[in-house]
Amino acid sequence: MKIVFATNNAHKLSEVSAVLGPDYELVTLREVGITEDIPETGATLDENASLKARYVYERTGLDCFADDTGLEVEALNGAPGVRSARYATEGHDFAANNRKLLAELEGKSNRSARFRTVISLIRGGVEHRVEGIVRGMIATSEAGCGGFGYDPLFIPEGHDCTFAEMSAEAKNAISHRGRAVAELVKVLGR
Ligand code: ITT
Repeated sequence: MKIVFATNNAHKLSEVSAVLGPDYELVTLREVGITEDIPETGATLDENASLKARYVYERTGLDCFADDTGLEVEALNGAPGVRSARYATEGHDFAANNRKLLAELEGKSNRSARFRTVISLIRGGVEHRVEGIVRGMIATSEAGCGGFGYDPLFIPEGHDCTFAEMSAEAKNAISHRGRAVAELVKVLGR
């Protein structure tokens, strides 16, 4: 099955294609001629996932899906949340975001957090939404060099290492995105 994945994030593309496997051919934004940044002006992950998927559907008429993900930290009242990409600066500066997160949590004993991914799928013009969540803790310093974004700081529940210290397969098996994609496959298989 051929489907457009509305992302400019190469890490997401490789994670999602690994979970979907060879039955699905993911078409990139560039391949359908969308080179501009899709505005993410929504107030929630759900809104932004929908905005991205609808933008692509309106331009191309093709079946497509988009993922919007946020890290929700309990002691920060759910921040950075929908602003996860632009937490420290307007750019997608992973290192600056991680430094800011550590600074905001300094001295705080509650380090509980969760990653949440919302996927909006538009198939035959009809929208479906699924989500995936993984709970965990924010470490006190970065560890590991795999993954991307906040992975060096996120220790998933039941583990004693960060996502960045795990193999891609191990992260995908339990991650927010892996879980959301598993739900997506259920919808696509209907
Ligand atoms: P697209 O909108 O082009 O898909 P993006 O990087 O802007 O890519 P999001 O808005 O969904 O994607 O993600 C927000 C940020 O959350 C992202 O820039 C990372 O910093 C972080 N993030 C998302 N998924 C993550 C993951 O699996 N592990 C660690 N950090 C992640």
